[in-house]
Parts: sequence; C-alpha cells; structure tokens
Amino acid sequence: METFDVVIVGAGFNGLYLLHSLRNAGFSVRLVEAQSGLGGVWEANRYPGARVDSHVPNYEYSLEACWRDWVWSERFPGRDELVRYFAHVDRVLDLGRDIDLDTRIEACRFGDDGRWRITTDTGRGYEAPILLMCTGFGAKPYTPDLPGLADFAGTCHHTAMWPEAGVDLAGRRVGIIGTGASGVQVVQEAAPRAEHLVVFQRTAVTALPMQQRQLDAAAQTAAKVDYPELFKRRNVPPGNFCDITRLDAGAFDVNDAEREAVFEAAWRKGGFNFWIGTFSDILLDEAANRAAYDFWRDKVRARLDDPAIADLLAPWEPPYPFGTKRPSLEQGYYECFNRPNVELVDLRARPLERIVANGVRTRDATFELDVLVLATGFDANTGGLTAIDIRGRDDGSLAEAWSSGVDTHLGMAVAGFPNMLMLYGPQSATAFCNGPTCAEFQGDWVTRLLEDMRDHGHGLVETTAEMGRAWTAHLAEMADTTLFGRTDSWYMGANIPGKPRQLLNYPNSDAYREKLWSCEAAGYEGFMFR
Ligand code: N01
Repeated sequence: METFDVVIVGAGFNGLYLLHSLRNAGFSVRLVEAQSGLGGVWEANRYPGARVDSHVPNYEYSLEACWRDWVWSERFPGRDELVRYFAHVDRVLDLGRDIDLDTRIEACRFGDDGRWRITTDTGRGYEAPILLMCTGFGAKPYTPDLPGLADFAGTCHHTAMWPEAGVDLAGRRVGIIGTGASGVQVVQEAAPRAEHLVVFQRTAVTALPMQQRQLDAAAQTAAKVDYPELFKRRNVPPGNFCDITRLDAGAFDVNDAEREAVFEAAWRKGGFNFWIGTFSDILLDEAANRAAYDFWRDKVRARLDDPAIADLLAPWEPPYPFGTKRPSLEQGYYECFNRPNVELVDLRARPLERIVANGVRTRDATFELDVLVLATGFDANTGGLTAIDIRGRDDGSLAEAWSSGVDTHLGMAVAGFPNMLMLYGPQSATAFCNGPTCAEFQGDWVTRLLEDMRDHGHGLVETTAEMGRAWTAHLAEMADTTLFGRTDSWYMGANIPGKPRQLLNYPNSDAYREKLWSCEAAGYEGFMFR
C-alpha cells in the first residue's frame, strides 16, 4: 500500500482545490479518480448540449493563477470548454503529479490503528490517516427500473454515461425520458436534428431563459481588474454568486407594477436571476411563490403555439412550488415543441407500460424509436458515497448507517467514521451553493482543521451520533419552514424509489457558511480530537 497523510477521492472542483490547498500546507496527498480525466461531472456528462447553469465568472476558482490567463468563449460555457478549463487548472497548479486517474475506489476501511486502508479496481492500494470524500452530488446516475429496458434493440444511453464517440441523432427517431436539466439540454440538440423526437414527460420542468451570449475576450480581460473584489462577493450574503442579489423585501411589500418590473428585470438578466435574484420570500411564502410561478407560466405559454401542449409544459396550476425543483436553464426549449417533428407525451395521462424492441409502449400507443435517451437523473448526494464499501469503526458500513436516513455533522462528518470528511456532501449547502464557491470555503475550512490537528499533535477527529441527529433535525426544520419539503425532488431524496425522504442540501449557503465558521471559532464544536 502507498502511504500518504491524506487521500482524496474525486477530481472535481472540490478534490482538485483540496489537493492544491493541502499540498501548499505541507501535507502529502494523493487524489484518486475513477474517470480518465479531471472535472468530475463535467468529465462524465458528455451528452449533447451539456452546459453549465452558472454564468461567467461565477463557475471557476477564485485563484488568480487559474483566472489570469483563462478566457471563456460563452457566458454559460459548454461541457467541452469546462473540460478544457480543468486541463488548464491542472497545468497552472501542477496537480497531475499527485493524481491517479482510471482508478476506481472499491472499499475504504478504518483500522484500529486510526488509519484508512483504501483498495481499488486496479489492485493499487493506499493508506492514510485522513480520507476526504469529494465524490460530488451526481456521481451515481439513476436508471429507473423500466420494464423491458434490456429488450430495446436500438441505441440507449443514460445522459451521464454517454459514449465518448457520441451518438448520431440526425435523421433518426429519438425518444427522451426525463425533462430535468439534462433532458432539456438534449431536447434542444435533438429537435432540429432528429427525424422525429418524442419527449416523455412525467413532471413539467420550470425552465428559465439562459440568456446565453458569446463573450468578448478583450472585454473579459479588462473586467479582470475587478475579479478579486467580485470573488470576495461570493462569500458575502446574500447568496454565493458574485453578481446575483435579491431584494430585502417580500413580493407583496411592493405594488403589482413594481413586482412585475422586478420579475421582468430578473427574467431579462437570465440564468438563476429569476430563481434567487428577486424577492426574499419566493422560496418561503406560498403567495410570493405563486406570483413567481404565474409570471413564469405566462411567459412560457406565450411562446407555445398549441394550447394543449402549453397545458402540459406550463400548466395553469403549479405542479410544485416554483423553484423547489432546481430550475433548468433553456435556450429555445419551449419553441422545440412548436416544431412538426417533436411530440410531447404526458406520462401521467399515458403511463409507460414497457420498453419494447422497437421503442416505448405506453397505455395507448407504441412509439417507434432508433435512439432512447435516459435523462433520468442521479441518486444524488448519497449515491456516489454509498456505492463505495466504506467501513468505519467496528466494520460499520456507511450504506447501512444511512439506510433509514442520513445523519451528518455539518454535512461533513459522520459518527462512527473517524478521520473521514465529505466535501459538497449530503446535508451541506451543496447544490444550493455555487460549486466552486463551496469547494473553496469548505476546502479552506478542512485545510485549517487538518493544520490545527497537526499543530496540536492530534491523530483523530470524529463527531458523535448526537451531533448528527441534531443537524438532521435542523434540516428537517428548514424543510418545514421553506417550500422545499413539499416537493418530490432530488433535493429531498424523493426521486429514488425507497430512498428515505429528507432534505439533503442545506437551503441557505450564507447560513451554512456561518455555521462552519462558528463551529471553527468555537474550537470545532461537535468534533472530538485525540
Ligand atoms: O435529473 P433530474 P437531471 N419515468 O433528476 C424523470 C444538474 N445538472 O440529470 O420530475 C419517467 O433533474 C424525472 O421526472 P419527475 C442540476 O443540478 C445541471 O436532469 O421525477 N420519468 C425528471 O424529469 C440538475 O438539477 C446541468 O417526475 C422519470 C428527470 O427524469 C441535476 O443535475 C445539466 C422516471 C430527471 O431529472 C439533475 O438533472 C444537467 C421514470 N421512472 C444536470 N424517473 C446544468 O448545469 C425519473 N424521471 C445546466
């Protein structure tokens, strides 16, 4: 076994930042990654149209070495550009020498000697006192148990397991199951290419206009004088974007005309502005939420030619409180349904009965397909962690510990699993925080914690079951006091049959960061050291 101070699992934003930061702090570190390249979900999600939903310059590291010579071509960069960004980060921070790619971790076992032993599918093994899990929120794609799926004779892929060589959609009969962010993006690519496209929708997505645009390199370079200040803003309330702020007022603290004007301005800015950049109570108060939904609905319906299709894509009554499923960003998604070659199937009225060799059979029809795309999402937050056989004290399994629900302290530590910390993990701010922002403040926090342990000669850090229960109760209260608890979303674990229903992401990144900082200021409250 190769020995290090720290083993990091996963080469996305979190793992790479930690590698850089811990190496600078003098620790010996090895980062292990199952895929052949860096970038985590960006390496894996190579389906047509894959693109980030956070605009430049939010979705990148604040390290000057990384942004100084990097120029983006679009306001919302596509997947290939993001992969190139990770290669750039690798180069400027010289990360690769401490990374093992193509190495899937199969098991991590904590021994009585206070060290983790890590085994992989290549036969390579690692040993370290500290294990940092940076598997991200979307490491485990979810394929529903669709009857007959194995019988399909055409080409079938999950969006997160798309073949590197791509799939030719031109002139073919394409079916897409799922209308979350991945589904929306594939629909936009498939509609103009396919001979016929069938979109199987179970729940309407409340997609927001991306307002994509090309970026001018000279203007971007000039804007960099402000980057240090902008990046500081990501850590100042409200929110974690450097340039999205919301009003310190509720939707009904203003008159109708003022409310419309605020909604309209956010709509025009695009991206997440309409989700998190209007009034303070949109995700808390039913009436405020309904006002946002109605504005969204009317905007979308105006773009659709057929009122029957509009009833399915933008129903008069909200299918769930607006914004409690993560809004996808779209570029012409709704107009795709005005095309003669695109058909929308409402799976609630026409349930899917079986996948057959030549297509998809619903209660009333068979849709003949050459290509079937499964845009059915992820076993989010926990799936990437429980897929690894992680064993803590007394050989206790993490998957078993979480079988009836997740308990963590601050979304970072689990009782019974000493010296293991999770970044961007379940019950932390995760998907309610811009990825790189969270990677940096959690990564800095972990680095300071490990330095503190080293300074005090501690070899062991762990939390208690009591702290885990308290954090879970705190999140349950947040689910109740916001509108999130009402929706069957992956935020709630509710997209996976049988998964315990609980709020898995802390829905306020400012409050979450404060919790981390106050824990640290109180001598790492809730953690025990030896
Ligand atoms: O997955 P999802 P996703 N029969 O879980 C449907 C990030 N992301 O990959 O809503 C029929 O959102 C399911 O239907 P329903 C982003 O954070 C970001 O699209 O459960 N349908 C839903 O429509 C995002 O939120 C970007 O009724 C079934 C869809 O599949 C997250 O990843 C791009 C079904 C799953 O939607 C996940 O997005 C892509 C079944 N049995 C992803 N099971 C960007 O940055 C599931 N569905 C832009």
